[in-house]
Amino acid sequence: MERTLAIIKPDGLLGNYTDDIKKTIIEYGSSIFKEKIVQLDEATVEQFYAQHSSKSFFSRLIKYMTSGPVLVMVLEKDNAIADWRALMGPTDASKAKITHPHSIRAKCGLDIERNCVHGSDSLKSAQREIPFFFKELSSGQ
Ligand code: IDP
Repeated sequence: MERTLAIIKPDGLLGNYTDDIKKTIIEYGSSIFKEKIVQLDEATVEQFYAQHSSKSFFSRLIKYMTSGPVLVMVLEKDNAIADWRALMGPTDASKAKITHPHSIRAKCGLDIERNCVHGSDSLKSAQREIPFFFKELSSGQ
């Protein structure tokens, strides 16, 4: 079994997509091992997305991610990291609507910024991101 960190971002939570997204997760064979709703503050988002700190969109990303509560989850299944990324679809939700119409971002997202969900992009990321939000899971996997 592998674990990954999934987030339903503010547009997903406020847009009432949570139940549909959770249904998709369960139907796809994942269990939701942990979950909690959090209102992120700027410092937390800065730290979580530190690898993007030099990007032009960084301040917008912080505004977006602090614009409302998020649902943070640890998903567990074989190949959880790659499978959740595949379910989410490409970063740019407007492109996902054309190339991956059944993906979560195509259905719930809007554009390259407001794309509704997050997923760890590698084992290394998952091992950092899981304990970032769930300190009790300190080894990450
Ligand atoms: P990912 O979420 O698909 O892994 P990343 O490149 O890691 O994509 O970007 C993190 C988040 O930053 C994206 O999910 C999106 O919300 C935002 N983002 C990425 N690229 C842009 C951009 O060019 N403009 C505005 N926001 C962006």
